[in-house]
Amino acid sequence: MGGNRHGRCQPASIGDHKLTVIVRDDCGNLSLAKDIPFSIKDTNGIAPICYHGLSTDLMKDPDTGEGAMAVWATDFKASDVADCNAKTVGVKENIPDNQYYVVKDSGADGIADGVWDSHDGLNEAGIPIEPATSVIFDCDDAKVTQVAVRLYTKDVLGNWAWCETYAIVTDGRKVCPSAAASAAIGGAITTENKESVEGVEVALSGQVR
Ligand SMILES: [Ca+2]
Ligand SMILES: [Ca+2]
Repeated sequence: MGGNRHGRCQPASIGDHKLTVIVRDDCGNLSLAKDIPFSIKDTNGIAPICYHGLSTDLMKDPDTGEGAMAVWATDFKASDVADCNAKTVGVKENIPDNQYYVVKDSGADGIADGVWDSHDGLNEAGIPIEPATSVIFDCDDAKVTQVAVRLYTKDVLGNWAWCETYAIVTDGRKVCPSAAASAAIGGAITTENKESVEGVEVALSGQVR
């Protein structure tokens, strides 16, 4: 097929279409029309844009007495992202805030392990099984201090994508039990007659978390 190739494309909607092709040779002879079927599908999630880390400090939960802090998925969102998932390709819509989800790194013992897997509530594709729009950091996270976080988007067609960031979780107000326990270790060493003894080494046994 030499000569000219002409094509004109209007934005096509998502779905099944056909392209009708007629070929003209250099002498002006036209071929029979040939239909080429094709479909337009949106199988692509649009990755969100994450802030490079957030930090927070735990509060004492008045109900449980535990240290905790809730953070919204959208707190990790640095800016909106648009997705070509509308009725017509080329029309973009921002992913709405209620389709942002957040997952924190956890592990078999509830402590971040640096691996993304089923312990984090993810399926084999790395998608949250029970998507949540907020996450609660707790004393286990304060032990790790820097906890990996994934911010997810889901487009209207159910395509997922994510960016990775982290949260710095501190227990500055010492609301966590382990911090309180370690702070209580100390005191004076005395003899049976209550005389102070200096230069005594004290060995602790058992697990210190
Ligand atoms: Ca999409
Ligand atoms: Ca994990």
